[in-house]
Amino acid sequence: MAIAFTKYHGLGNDFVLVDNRHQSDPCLTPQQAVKWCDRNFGIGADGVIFVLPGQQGTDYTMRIFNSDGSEPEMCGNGIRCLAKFIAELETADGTPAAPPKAYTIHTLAGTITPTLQPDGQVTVDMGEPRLLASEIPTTLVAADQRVISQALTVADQDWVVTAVSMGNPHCITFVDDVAAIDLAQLGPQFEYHPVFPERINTEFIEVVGRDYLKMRVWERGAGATLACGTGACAALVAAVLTERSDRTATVELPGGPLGIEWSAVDNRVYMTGPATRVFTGHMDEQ
Ligand code: ZDP
Repeated sequence: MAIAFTKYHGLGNDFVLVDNRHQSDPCLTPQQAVKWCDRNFGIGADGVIFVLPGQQGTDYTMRIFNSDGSEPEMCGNGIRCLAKFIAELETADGTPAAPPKAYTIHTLAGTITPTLQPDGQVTVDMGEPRLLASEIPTTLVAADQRVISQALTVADQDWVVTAVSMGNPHCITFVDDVAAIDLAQLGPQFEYHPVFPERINTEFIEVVGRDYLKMRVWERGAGATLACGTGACAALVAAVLTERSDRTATVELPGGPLGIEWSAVDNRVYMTGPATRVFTGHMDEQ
């Protein structure tokens, strides 16, 4: 039986969205998701995202499989796409709501709240960053349990890294020139480094100004992507912790810019960016 899907992207970080509201388990296996994500043998995407019924009082649940079939806790660009997709599904059901419309979404990283803005952008309350080494998780330890500007050797080079969890794990390194980084060579060596037992998303950041960061990312389970929402949030948190940036900044990714704020009032991170529908289709189950 063919399964309906809608393809979206957030700054070129692309996802296949599936309406899974009728049952609480994803209608695809991780192995099927790998095939759907394949850019030659499938639809092509960085991940497959399922809209499931809400849990614990939330409106909906999000689950995602990376293009390698692993399941991350959270996905920042993906949840913006999910909010737009839900608005479309609700409109088709005859219950449209005018923006600003907020949804509470249950994820493996807790409840995340995206809000549709009148201009079509989506702002997401990403929750509080988690900084303890045990929460990342990583075996790298600092005196106060946080991993801020710690030495780490990867690919026979000495790096200084900061680790932040946005529900999913991130390792941030500040560099002079992001364009000079050999992502394909370095990325996998960070991703599978033994100090990160759950593997790691890796962000290389060039500080252009106190309100402007440039980022390139190697994602756990997906490789080099054009954007990573949770990664942009983690990068801003790391830049603030290391006194490189203000609490509000633009993070420029290969696919375009995201607006990120780490609120001094509630300690939560707010991300604003686009989510774009590309096409709909039906996939033969394989
Ligand atoms: O944590 C992981 O395994 C990531 N690959 C999940 C996807 C993160 C994402 N790029 C984002 O925008 O946060 C979708």
